[in-house]
Amino acid sequence: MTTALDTTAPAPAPTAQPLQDERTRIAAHLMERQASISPRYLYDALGCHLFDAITELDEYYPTRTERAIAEQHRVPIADFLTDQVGPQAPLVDLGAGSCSKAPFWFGSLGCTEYVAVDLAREHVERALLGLRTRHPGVRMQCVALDLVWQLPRLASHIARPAVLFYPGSSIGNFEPEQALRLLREMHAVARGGALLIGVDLWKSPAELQAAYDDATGVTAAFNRNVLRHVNRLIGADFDPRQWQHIAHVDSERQRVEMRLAAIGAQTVHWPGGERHFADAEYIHTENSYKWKRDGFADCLQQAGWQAPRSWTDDHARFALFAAAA
Ligand code: AVI
Repeated sequence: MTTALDTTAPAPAPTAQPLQDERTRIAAHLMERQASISPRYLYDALGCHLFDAITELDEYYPTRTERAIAEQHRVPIADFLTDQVGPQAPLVDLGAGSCSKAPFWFGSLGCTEYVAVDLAREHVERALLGLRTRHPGVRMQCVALDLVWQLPRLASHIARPAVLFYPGSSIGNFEPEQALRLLREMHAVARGGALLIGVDLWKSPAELQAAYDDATGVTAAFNRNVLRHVNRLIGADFDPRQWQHIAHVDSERQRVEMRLAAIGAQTVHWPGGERHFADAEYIHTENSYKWKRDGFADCLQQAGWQAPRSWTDDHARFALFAAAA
C-alpha cells in the first residue's frame, strides 16, 4: 500500500525554522486589508496527506482525469514529444514531489535520464530510492530549487534538449501573468526540447463548487490546516474550529478561490502583531484558475512554445498540452 506522501501531493514545505523574512511576510499578508495566506503553506506534512485524500474524492476529478487522458493518448503524446526531442531526452519533472507521475512516461519516451526538481530534496531523494530499483536503466538526479523564484537556475543542470513535465494543473495555482512568466522560464531552460503540462479546464460552477467543497469535508480540513501551519511558523493562535472553509467560484476570472471565513468576531495574535477579524471576514488562501483550451494554447505561444497540441477527456474537463520549444 502506498502512503499518502507516496502518491500525488506536492512535497511538504521544508519544516526547518522559517527565516525571519518569511515570518515577516506571512504576518504582513495577514495584516493587509484583504488578508491572505500563501497557498504554499497548505502543504505541511498533514496538508500533503489531506491533498492526497482530496485526489481520491469522487468530486475531485482532475487527478484521475489527467491519468485517464495520459493512458488513452499515451502513444500520440509520446510520438509528439519524441518528434521534437528524439528518443532518450532527459525527462525533467517540475515540482516532482513523490515522483509518482513521471515514471508512467519512462517507457514510451525511451527515457534514460530523469531530473526531479523540487524544493524538498529529502522527500524526493526518498522517492528516487525506490524508483532507481524499479528503473535501473534510468539515471536519476534531484535538483532542489523553488520553481517560483529559481527556475532559471535549472538551465545549468540540463545539458541537452529536454522534455519538461508539469502535471496536475499546478499552473492553475498561479495568476495568469505569473503562469506566463513561468512558461517563458520553462521555455528558456528546455534547450530546444518540449513541454508536457496538465491544465484544468473551465467548466460549470456547480461541478467546480463540488470539487473544491466536497461532501465529506476533506477540502475544508485541507484549507483549515493552513492555520495550524501558520500557528507553527509565526507563533500565532488561530483556532481552526473558528474558521469556515469557503470555495468561491468566480466565473468572471474563471477561478475557484479558497477562503477561510471567521465564525464570529475574533482577534488573532502572534509575537509582534495581532489582527482583528469581524464576523464572516475572510482570509484568502488559494486561487485555482481554470483555463479555456484556446486560451492556454495562446498563452503557451506567447511564452515562446510552438505548435501546441492538446488531448482531453470526453467531458473536456482537463487537458494535457504538449508543445515544442
Ligand atoms: C495542487 N492544485 C493543483 C490543487 C488545485 O486543484 O488547485 C490544490 C487544491 N486545492 C483544493 N483542492 C485541491
